[in-house]
Amino acid sequence: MFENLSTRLEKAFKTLKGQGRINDANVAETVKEIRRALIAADVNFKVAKEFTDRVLEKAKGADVIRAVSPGQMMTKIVNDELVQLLGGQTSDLQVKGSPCVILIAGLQGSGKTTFSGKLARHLKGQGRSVLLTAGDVYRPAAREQLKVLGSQVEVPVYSDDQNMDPVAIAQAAVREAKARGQQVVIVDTAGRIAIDEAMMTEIANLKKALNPTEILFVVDSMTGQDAVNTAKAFNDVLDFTGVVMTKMDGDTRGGAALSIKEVVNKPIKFVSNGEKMEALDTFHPDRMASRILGMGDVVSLVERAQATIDEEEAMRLQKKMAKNAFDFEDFLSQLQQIKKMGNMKDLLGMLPGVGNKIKDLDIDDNAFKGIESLIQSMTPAERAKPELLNGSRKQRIAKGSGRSVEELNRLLKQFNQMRDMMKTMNKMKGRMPGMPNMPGFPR
Ligand SMILES: Nc1nc2c(ncn2[C@@H]2O[C@H](COP(=O)(O)OP(=O)(O)O)[C@@H](O)[C@H]2O)c(=O)[nH]1
Ligand SMILES: [Mg+2]
Repeated sequence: MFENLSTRLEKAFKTLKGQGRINDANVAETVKEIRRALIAADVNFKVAKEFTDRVLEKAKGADVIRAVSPGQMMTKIVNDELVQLLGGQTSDLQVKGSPCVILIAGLQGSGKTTFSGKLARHLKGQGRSVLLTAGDVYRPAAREQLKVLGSQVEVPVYSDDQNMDPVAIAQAAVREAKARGQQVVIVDTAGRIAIDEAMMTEIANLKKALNPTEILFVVDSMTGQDAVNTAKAFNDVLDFTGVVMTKMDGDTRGGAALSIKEVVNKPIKFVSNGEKMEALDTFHPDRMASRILGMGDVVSLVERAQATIDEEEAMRLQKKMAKNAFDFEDFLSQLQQIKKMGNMKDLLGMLPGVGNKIKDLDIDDNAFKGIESLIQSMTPAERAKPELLNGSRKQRIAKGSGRSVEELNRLLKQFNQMRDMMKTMNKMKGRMPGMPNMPGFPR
């Protein structure tokens, strides 16, 4: 499911790889690629366009966080928009009324009867007493199918094989449930191959007579964008309360699932992914989005960075580096920012491609602790001017931090190397844009 879409989205983010910043040009290219990916997944054209417009808008206004790359930032933006596109929050089934009536609607073959059985099993698993109702009166096999499913999940089925009026049957089922003290009545109905007036009238009459708490529209996810038109037609007549996407185990490109909420503004409540009675899941927009992107870890990395990195502090440090004035105080501050994001192993593990490859590696967060305590034992003057550190000062610091003089010397050496590197980099930066000023260069 969604494999092609995932691959293409990943490709879209790659256009940002190696780019230092998000800018108008590279974002436009990425967004175009995302739109192509959505269209190829059979997402409704208008939905795809509006989606990418929103992504573009957000990307342009995005705060630049130095701790994450533009590709990671973009992944996070697309993820958030995907979650919204899929409905934002998980929408739970409402179970109220005595009994609570749940009406199942949809085209023939969409998976209504199968879903009715699954839903009965699901609700029974929550400790509710359920009555299934065979409301598809046109095919004898339909009532039989529901009875078989009912016995599989051990839920009683109300059926009146002589009666050809679905409304009368459903009303009788509700009376029976009341008499028996059953909490939920699920009404399976007949579908047609395509939208037709007789079917719409029948389902509308059922709605009027039963006043259901939930009307669930069942749709085959393999039908792609067509599903959108069907959903619209059903919603116009029924004003249904939720959507059930079936056959998500097939090789659906995902277009229906991604378009439907935007078009009818009704939440997807369940996904069905197999013929077995257990193959039913509550729909979670956030989980689905990270499944589509295959990059849930990057998303949480960006979230953590957003929550913890102090942008002003990062700017200040960068300015100090540019002036070759980076000192131990700054070093400490940088260490602390990194530490706030979590332990090193967790952070590394979140990067795509690293994942559990490092699970056996022993990454020592205590290495940081030693450095920290050494710096903390320095006086402010020493932190600002490491040159001050002579033999006796080193002795004092080693003693105060509980570390050795060798460790301190190692830290000093590394720190000096780092400063030299920054200096070299600053020099290079200073020279490069200055080319026209080079001696002998024609002005
Ligand atoms: N693979 C798969 N098959 C399904 C799923 N839901 C239903 N089916 C199959 O689709 C066919 C039609 O389902 P049915 O419930 O009879 O549809 P109805 O006409 O809407 O009642 C049956 O063969 C079901 O076994 C699903 O989630 N995955
Ligand atoms: Mg059926």
